[in-house]
Amino acid sequence: MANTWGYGAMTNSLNDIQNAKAIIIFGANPAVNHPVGFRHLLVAKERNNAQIIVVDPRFTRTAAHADLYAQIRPGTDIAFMYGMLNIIFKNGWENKEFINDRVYGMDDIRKEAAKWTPERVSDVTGVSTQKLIQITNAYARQTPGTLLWAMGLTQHTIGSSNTRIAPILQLALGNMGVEGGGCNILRGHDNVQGATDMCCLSHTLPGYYGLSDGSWKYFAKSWGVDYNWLKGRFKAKEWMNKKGFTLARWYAGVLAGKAGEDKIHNAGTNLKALVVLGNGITSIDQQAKVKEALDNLELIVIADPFVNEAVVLTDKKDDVFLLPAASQFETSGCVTATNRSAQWRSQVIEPLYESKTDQDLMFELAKRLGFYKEFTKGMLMKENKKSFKWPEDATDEFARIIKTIGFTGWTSKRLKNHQKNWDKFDHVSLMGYGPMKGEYYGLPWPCWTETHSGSPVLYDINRSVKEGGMGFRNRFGLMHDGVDLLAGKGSAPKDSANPDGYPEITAKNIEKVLGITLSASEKKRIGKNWKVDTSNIIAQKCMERGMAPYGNAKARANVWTFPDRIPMHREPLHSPRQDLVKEYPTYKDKPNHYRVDTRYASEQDKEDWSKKFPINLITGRLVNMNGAGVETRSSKYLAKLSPEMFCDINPGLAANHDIKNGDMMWIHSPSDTKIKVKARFTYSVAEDRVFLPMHFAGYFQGEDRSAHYPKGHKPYAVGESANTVTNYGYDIVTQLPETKGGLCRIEKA
Ligand SMILES: Nc1nc2c(c(=O)[nH]1)N[C@H]1C(S)=C(S)[C@@H](COP(=O)(O)OP(=O)(O)OC[C@H]3O[C@@H](n4cnc5c(=O)[nH]c(N)nc54)[C@H](O)[C@@H]3O)O[C@H]1N2
Ligand SMILES: Nc1nc2c(c(=O)[nH]1)N[C@H]1C(S)=C(S)[C@@H](COP(=O)(O)OP(=O)(O)OC[C@H]3O[C@@H](n4cnc5c(=O)[nH]c(N)nc54)[C@H](O)[C@@H]3O)O[C@H]1N2
Ligand SMILES: [Mo]
Repeated sequence: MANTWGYGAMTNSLNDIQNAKAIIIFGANPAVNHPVGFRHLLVAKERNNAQIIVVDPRFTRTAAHADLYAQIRPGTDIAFMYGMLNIIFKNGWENKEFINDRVYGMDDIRKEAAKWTPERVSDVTGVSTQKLIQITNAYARQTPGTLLWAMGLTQHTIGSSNTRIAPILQLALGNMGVEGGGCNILRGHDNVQGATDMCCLSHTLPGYYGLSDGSWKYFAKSWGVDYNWLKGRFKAKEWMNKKGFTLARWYAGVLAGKAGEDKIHNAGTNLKALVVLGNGITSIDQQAKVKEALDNLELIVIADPFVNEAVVLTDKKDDVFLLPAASQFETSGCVTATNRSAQWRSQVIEPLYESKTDQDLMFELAKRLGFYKEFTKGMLMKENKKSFKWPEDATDEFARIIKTIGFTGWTSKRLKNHQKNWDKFDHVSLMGYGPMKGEYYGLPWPCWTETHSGSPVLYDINRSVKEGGMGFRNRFGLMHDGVDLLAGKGSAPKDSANPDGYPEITAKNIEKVLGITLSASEKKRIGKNWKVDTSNIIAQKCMERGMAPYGNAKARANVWTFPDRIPMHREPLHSPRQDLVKEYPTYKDKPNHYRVDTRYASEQDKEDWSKKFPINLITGRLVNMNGAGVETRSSKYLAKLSPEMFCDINPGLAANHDIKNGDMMWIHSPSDTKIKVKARFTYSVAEDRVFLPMHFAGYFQGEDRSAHYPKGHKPYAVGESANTVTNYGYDIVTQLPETKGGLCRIEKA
């Protein structure tokens, strides 16, 4: 089971933030979670006088550096951004030329924005009209402006809509495809961008190729394995093209069939075994269900350098295996940074004791399951080799196969060369000099050919395609509802042979769209379209003509294939504002959402949750702790900085419950679960909300489970997991849990 929580890739880079004249941050706390990258924001503030604007339900350490701060109610960012758009359109501050040439559907946004007057936004978000106007003024009138977001936007039932309204705001201002602008989506784990690109996900093949017969056949051919053999690995062919379970809801796959549990659609069987590589388990929402699921599994196998606290949470005694995984210092290979650029890493030491690297564990598993040959054959295909060299041949395999995001240039040879010469790149533009001239550091994707520069700023038409320029991708046809989806006249990247919008390139249209004639041999070798063209003729010809293989189209503000065509504010499932639930209800229940029937309306309407659970529950991170926390709580010095699980609470709220600073308190959730934690007084949270750090485990609903750690392995700090009380609720598109928008009740312990 792998793990990619965020979604969206950074369009620019942390370094490029130094070019920004305004910075707005929604639901991210980079001073704590990206403290090294945060330096670039401070440089922009110092050098360009860029105002930093923070929108967060808590006054964070990032907010402490901000010029303007809005204390928003959790889950209301769509209302806030429509409020900004309302003011922008009313004053004519939008970039009309950009919208006309490069955006589809902005009129629908304009209509919805007209409804979001400052007064209405203020009522929904809890931010004053003056503050909204002040922030919009400061942000919209200073371009380029960059927009940052992270988990505060994604961990909601409407998270996917949040991640659309933010780019729409940027599109309206013409802030996309420019230095100092863009959506700088701060990613999470080391190499989480790489994990997403490689598809540690259940709904795509590597490189975001869809689950379709065509993609499977392309991969079968590229891996050198028989398509029918691949098909035979599934219970029936239909399951090949169905999404799997997600990390958020594997527990439902185990518990299905029990009274009150959500139904599943999984070829007639429950999940019986769990294999974990690199997830903490206690970081997953609904810990009481997760515990029950762990207890009911037939087999648990966890590969981890630490004692994964899943084994502390479960009461299962037999058939639980902990495999010692090596850390990243004990292996080597290519990882992807938050700005889509690659980094080559070298091994520092051999794996210690009997530990094994993740790839060796997977190779051994493939051997035992009888498909090692098929599993590794892709690495032998390029030069018909007899044996492979790890990790070089793995990198060269995906460079050869994945066209969708432009991995062709990411050969192990080039990436190693970047590692060797990493001092020869400019820190802001990322452009190399001396021997690295003509390449951006890490070859940020798309890197279309073996000599392409990489693309430091996505969708930038001010530079030529050869130097990383491109328009928006043409992915959804040429027309929709009678409107042209291709980019407008004259809006092709610099030096393009075709100055206007153009479709994605196929073998059929290449001669016409590029204005070239292919030789007979080229015609024979060329792939059907740019996504499956392993001959790379399409990409090469495109480079010669200054054109992007994926076309030059309009960005979609209206996504007609989504549950909400334009982003719509919907109240969280457990909302403190029941009056607004009627006006902005959630979705209908969603059957078969990644194989699990998922409750929306039926959960929201079950009762007036705010009566029993009147307080907003926010969760997030601490600078000295990481993720589920076992790694950092196992460090004596890091643990000392936050030795106990706590709850940030406003003294005013605490006083109403007779809770004093340092007292123990109970937090109860709508799922009938509870945790016991220490109260920590702070004014960073308002009186209607509390904050819990997500990094603790080892206690469960008041019970100390320390005895479950194998001898000598108890971390220096243990405590309740916030995820025991985070509320039921999942994003309508991605199924990310609503871990940042829930309710709770508190009481003195
Ligand atoms: N020190 C440290 N650094 C880390 C990590 C770590 O565990 N420790 N984890 C890494 C990972 S995996 C990730 S994904 C990133 C996450 O990085 P961030 O997203 O910055 O992390 P969080 O603290 O979870 O959440 C950010 C902010 O969202 C706010 N928030 C909550 N609800 C809402 C809302 O509805 N609207 C708005 N506007 N804001 C809201 C919270 O108050 C919080 O301050 O950090 C990475 N960096
Ligand atoms: N309430 C709440 N819950 C959240 C969040 C939140 O904001 N609030 N944030 C969510 C987010 S964004 C994320 S990313 C998750 C993070 O939560 P997890 O994904 O659980 O994050 P980590 O603690 O980093 O867990 C990684 C595990 O991998 C192990 N590990 C480290 N290196 C290696 C390696 O090389 N190989 C192997 N096999 N294992 C290794 C570690 O020891 C650890 O046990 O939590 C999510 N849960
Ligand atoms: Mo994350």
